[in-house]
Amino acid sequence: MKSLNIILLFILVGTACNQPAKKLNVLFIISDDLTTTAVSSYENKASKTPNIDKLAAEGVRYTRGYCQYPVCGPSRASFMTGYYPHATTTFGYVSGRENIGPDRKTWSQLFKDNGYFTARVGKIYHMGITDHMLGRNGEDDEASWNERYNSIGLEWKAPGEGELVQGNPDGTLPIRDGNVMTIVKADGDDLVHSDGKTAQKASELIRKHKDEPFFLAVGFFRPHVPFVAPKPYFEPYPYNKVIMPEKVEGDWDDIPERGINYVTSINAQMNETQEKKAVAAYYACVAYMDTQVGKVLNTLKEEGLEDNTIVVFTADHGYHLGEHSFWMKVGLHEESVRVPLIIKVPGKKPAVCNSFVELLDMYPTVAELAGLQFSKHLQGKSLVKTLDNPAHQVRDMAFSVTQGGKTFLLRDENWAYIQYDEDAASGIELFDMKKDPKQFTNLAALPKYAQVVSDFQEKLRAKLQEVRTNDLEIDYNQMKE
Ligand SMILES: [Ca+2]
Repeated sequence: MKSLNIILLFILVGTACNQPAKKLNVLFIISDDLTTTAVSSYENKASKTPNIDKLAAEGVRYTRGYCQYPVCGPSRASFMTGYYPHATTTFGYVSGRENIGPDRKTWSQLFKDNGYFTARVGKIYHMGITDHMLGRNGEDDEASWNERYNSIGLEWKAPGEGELVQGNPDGTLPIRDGNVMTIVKADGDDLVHSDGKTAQKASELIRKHKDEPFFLAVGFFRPHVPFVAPKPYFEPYPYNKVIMPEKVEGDWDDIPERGINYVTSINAQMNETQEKKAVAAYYACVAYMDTQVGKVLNTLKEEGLEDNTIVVFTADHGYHLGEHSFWMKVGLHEESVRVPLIIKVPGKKPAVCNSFVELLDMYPTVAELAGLQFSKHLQGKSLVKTLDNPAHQVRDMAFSVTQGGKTFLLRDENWAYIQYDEDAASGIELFDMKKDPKQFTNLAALPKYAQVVSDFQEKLRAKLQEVRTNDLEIDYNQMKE
């Protein structure tokens, strides 16, 4: 009888242990145009991001995360659908839905179709500045969400102290709209602006839906231009204390014409004071956004949801803050393509992972963590192994494209290889990232590196062939193994 009791006890304990664990929530937070060089837990100590840093200290911080296209629209379409821009032919400002068709599920849609409450607050798919000021959905995908909320921002029209630092050489022009570096040290508090409202709505949704599994996507608009934030955020960043990136004589001489970024200190007619003001204002906007991140994470903690919520923080692409006298994004140089990426998973130890990872890896990673079956055709790779073993290498290189898919980056441990056109007709850049991390010396034309260039050309051909394989008949993941 005693032994029967013991057996029964084992069965009971076993059953209790096999109870399905409470479903993991997903809190996905994305900043717009945030480069790693403005996040203090990455390399910049001038810009302070205590809330992102706290998350980084509690989660896994990926030091080599790369976007798939350094422009809002196509980058977001890629990671939300789970396909490379070349696979979905999405190089523009679209959600990617038309490209993947009605049957394939986006990242959040997979959760929605598995009984999760899914909501978007702010900018997840592309949303232009005007959409944002008018509270429009932009290039959103309705099927991805149960609910969606737009946080209206006054942007460059916000009352305060305004200044235009781009295309204003005499400093006499008033601030203006558009995708330009306009600064507004705004009157009022955090809630005057979109990101403050986004944090508030996100917190409200967390509290409302805490008893059901949720996938909440929170898209902050800062530090995207215009550089608008409440005035106090500018105070820690006096522009005259800003140290600009090193400038090298003749830096542009070995960069192909198409490699000169679309916004530069030359074509934007920025003097050194204006350059410093742009960097200081960017940092102020990062600080404002960071504070909003803190509010959302704090709500998660207050509601006791930290133990069953996966938190992902990233940005859609990087940003130039005067490196090579370049500004903003679009190009494939390091500061424009590299992104902060932090994943915090309940029960996993904090770590730093140096493997190359791509934004489209987020979808399969989070789906796997939640125990959801996802399409084998997704082109990202799960990062789950890196959460237990941060030394695990997921990829040996990262791949990104720009200029309508006609310019390519392969970035590995030693090299950054940039090729303009599939036949390289418009040039090549090759940088030794160990010796020349700031990318000052293009080695592509030197005979000594001919073999390295030729190897990369072959790798690029193979990579393009691979990413274009998006046929439902082919089991893509099996093909790669
Ligand atoms: Ca962006």
